Amino acid sequence: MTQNIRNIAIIAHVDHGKTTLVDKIIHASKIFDAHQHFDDLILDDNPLERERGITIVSKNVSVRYNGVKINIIDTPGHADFGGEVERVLKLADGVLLLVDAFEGAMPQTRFVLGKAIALGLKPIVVVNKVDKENCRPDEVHEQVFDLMFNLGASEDQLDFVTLYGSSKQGWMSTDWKVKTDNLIPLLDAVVASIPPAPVLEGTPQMQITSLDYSAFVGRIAIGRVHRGTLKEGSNMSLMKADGSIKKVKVRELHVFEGLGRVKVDSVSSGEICAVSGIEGFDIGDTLADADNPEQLERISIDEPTMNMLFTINNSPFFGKEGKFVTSRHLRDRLFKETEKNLALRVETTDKEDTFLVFGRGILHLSVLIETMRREGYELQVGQPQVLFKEDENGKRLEPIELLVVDVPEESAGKVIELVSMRKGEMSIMEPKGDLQHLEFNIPSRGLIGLRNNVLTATGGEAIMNHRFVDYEEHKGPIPGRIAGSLISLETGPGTAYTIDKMQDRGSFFVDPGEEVYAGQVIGEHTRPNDLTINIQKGKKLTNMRASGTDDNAKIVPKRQFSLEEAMEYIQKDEYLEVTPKSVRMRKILLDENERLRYAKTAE
Ligand SMILES: Nc1nc2c(ncn2[C@@H]2O[C@H](COP(=O)(O)OP(=O)(O)OP(=O)(O)O)[C@@H](O)[C@H]2O)c(=O)[nH]1
Ligand SMILES: [Mg+2]
Repeated sequence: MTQNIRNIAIIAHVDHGKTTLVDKIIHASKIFDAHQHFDDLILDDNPLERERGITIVSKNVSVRYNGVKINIIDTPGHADFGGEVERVLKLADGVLLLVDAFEGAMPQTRFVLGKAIALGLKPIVVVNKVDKENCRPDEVHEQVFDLMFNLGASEDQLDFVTLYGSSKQGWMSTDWKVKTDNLIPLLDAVVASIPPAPVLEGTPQMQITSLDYSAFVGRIAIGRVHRGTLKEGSNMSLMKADGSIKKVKVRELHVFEGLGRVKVDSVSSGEICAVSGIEGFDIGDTLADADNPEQLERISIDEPTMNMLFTINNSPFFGKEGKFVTSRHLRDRLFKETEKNLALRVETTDKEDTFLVFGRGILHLSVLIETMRREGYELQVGQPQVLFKEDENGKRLEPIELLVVDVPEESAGKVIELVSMRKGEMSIMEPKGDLQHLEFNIPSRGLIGLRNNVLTATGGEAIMNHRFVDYEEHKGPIPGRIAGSLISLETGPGTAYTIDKMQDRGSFFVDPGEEVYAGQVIGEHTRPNDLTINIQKGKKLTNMRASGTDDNAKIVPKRQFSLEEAMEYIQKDEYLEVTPKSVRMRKILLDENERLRYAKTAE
């Protein structure tokens, strides 16, 4: 028996237009009252998603078209959130693979398509952004076909429908030269070529693939009913990773409808739903029959690739800007995060105010740090560390990534040089439109801080993407940041007079008049060694009228860092201090004499 449900996940490399397309589908399906106004990208609804213009967590929506219910799962395209995509693919019978008509298949396209192919999902290819100048839809289409073939797609999968169009302009067509004014060709293709969700008879089974929170009902389990029917108020078994089985009761059931949810009495095989009232579940657990429970194969969750030390803020400025500052606050917040942030792991250390937080990359960890500072936390983090492994002979292995750089031809040489310095090996160099397309294999270690250098060397023109490939033998030392730090000797606001005098020593991260403390990193030295300087001395009086005076006019504006840039910038003996108002870099040892003593014993 079949039913009129289609479950599709929309997958792509970052920024290829997934969320824009889902938004347009929702708009087109008239689920809003005519008088209501909605902004663009209604789906990327949390503040960090909006500011960064990226999707961080996947979302479920649904539309009805010609009597068919289409459940759509919008997924994040950034590699750090790849584990999330892998998981939600379990909800789908088909995928919409979006590919930018200029960029073509990128590292994350390969990764997510590979997962979809392996799960046997039927693809529809959407060559998107054909409104862009210089786009090459035919080439990209051919490239995607080759990619799918190389990924071992079946005959049926290779027999995919391709649509061309523009998410942004809200149209799709079977021919990119023939523009339409709607998404109907896409919706028709979904109904025709994605298999209907099969209905499996028997005792109920549902695997929990994601979760949600509600202030009223607590944690909500989301998943697809694999077999049988789930009923409101029924008793069920919750089957855990360790083989234990808990008795639970389904309090309420919801299915997805438009952008929201609708309460129902029962949900049958093939449909995606949200279940409340289940205590103590984890992602991957199976909700099964009360008397004859049968478990579904567990979902494996991607291992972390990186860790960072998180500790309380103990800088001289601690407690001035945040509400939550104690080790108890930090501990509770971090462990709470692990309940919903699956790829994240938190370990305690021998110090009660210090934790090791394991994640999938810089962005994964920075999103957590940024969220915490907005909630009012103060904390400090250490230099991100890539995780090594050992093979069976005790040889040290390290993660290797595929790095793709598209760059104007005249800057290609500089990029190759920078990447080679960090043990990157070039595997492909070919023209792509008027850009050079470069591919490298590079240790993850080498990527930390690389983006900033590449952007500086190419005047911001390079487009860089990377994705974990495998563990390989350790490649030996990689030079870190070449420049040392400028460190403040004293506490207090720096004067325009001294900062001006010291402009030849390096570039500053603070402006005149800004409060700094002894041991704070206030700039980058022009030389490799650290230099401790006094920026508070001299002509204090002129500082009173600092801004707008001649003194100030000569001073280069301070160098600004984003949170991620700062995380990649700090050295082993430095911390990043994060509060709701400030991000400061500092030496772990604030006192210069202590640093000198430590350096001696380390020699
Ligand atoms: N020119 C053009 N731009 C588009 C099109 N579709 C999306 N964009 C733009 O591309 C950017 C990224 O769009 P999103 O829809 O957020 O991309 P996404 O795939 O959801 O990105 P992630 O969720 O972060 O992986 C936005 O600036 C969009 O306005 C299109 O068809 N043409
Ligand atoms: Mg998105």
